[in-house]
Amino acid sequence: RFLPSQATTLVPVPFDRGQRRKGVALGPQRLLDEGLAEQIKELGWDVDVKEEMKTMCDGVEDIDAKGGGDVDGMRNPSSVSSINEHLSTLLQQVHSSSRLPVTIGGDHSLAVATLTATLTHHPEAGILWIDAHADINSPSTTPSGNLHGCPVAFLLGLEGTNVPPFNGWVKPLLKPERIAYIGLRDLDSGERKVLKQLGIKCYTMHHVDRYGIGHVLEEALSYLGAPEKPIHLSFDVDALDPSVAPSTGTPVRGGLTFREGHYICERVWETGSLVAMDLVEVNPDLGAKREEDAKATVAVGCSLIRSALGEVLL
Ligand code: 6HN
Ligand code: MN
Ligand code: MN
Ligand code: MN
Repeated sequence: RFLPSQATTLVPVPFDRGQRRKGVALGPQRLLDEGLAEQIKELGWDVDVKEEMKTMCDGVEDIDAKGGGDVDGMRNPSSVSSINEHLSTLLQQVHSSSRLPVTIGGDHSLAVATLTATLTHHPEAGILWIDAHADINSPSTTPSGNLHGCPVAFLLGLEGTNVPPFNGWVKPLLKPERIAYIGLRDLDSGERKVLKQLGIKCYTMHHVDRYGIGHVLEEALSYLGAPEKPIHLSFDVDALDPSVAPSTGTPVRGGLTFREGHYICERVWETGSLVAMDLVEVNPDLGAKREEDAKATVAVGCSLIRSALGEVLL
């Protein structure tokens, strides 16, 4: 419905400074090495891969040399802001060429850019945020200083987010009623407060258990106005149970099953409303049985993306 043809651009972003664990920058290359582009071609898509974020991510140390470390309660704000500013420009070009951008992280701080690009190009878009976490801390509420826990607050323009360097370019493009969460199970107290205050639509794991993923997702999609309105799917692999996606930086027990995660992607595809997708927080260096866990997590990342691009549905 919103895409004139089946054309997608994969945007790998090997960025890790929105959090403190090494390895998440290796995620995107692992998904590409797994054959993700070829797999999507096989589904009938025209696929291209925009690699230009790589060089910039290689230079993050230089960027943070001027404004990295801990600044005003945030960790490495300079690189997080400037990588996002560039990524947002690149993604807007993808939207302008009527292709579907799939951003492959990297950590979830990249959503500052992906949401900015989507909401600039599709102001009516609803955000479907699949995550164990709400990522709605502001620099004043964050207990960790890690900016991957903050992107939603920046897009909403919450108190405490009007800070440099972000206030030089990030705009409050998101309205609280245009986001719905599924999979939540680890919230900070400041996040609980703001979610309640703003009346943001949250389906926690409790709701998934009680009503089932089918019912929860129908409610979330109709709340966001699909299929009349476009949908941006931001999928943090830590939404899945750690037994399914063990290689991630902030795993939380009691997550979505393999099928629940894929069902979400399949159903979003079926609406015809998908205009952008993020797949973030795959960290191949983590997991108790490192290589085995990494393989499983990378494979799940690829299959979630394929599901959102129409695999399986006949
Ligand atoms: N993610 N709420 C915690 C924090 O540090 O703000 C965890 C954030 C996790 C972020 O998984 O994308
Ligand atoms: Mn678009
Ligand atoms: Mn997240
Ligand atoms: Mn998360």
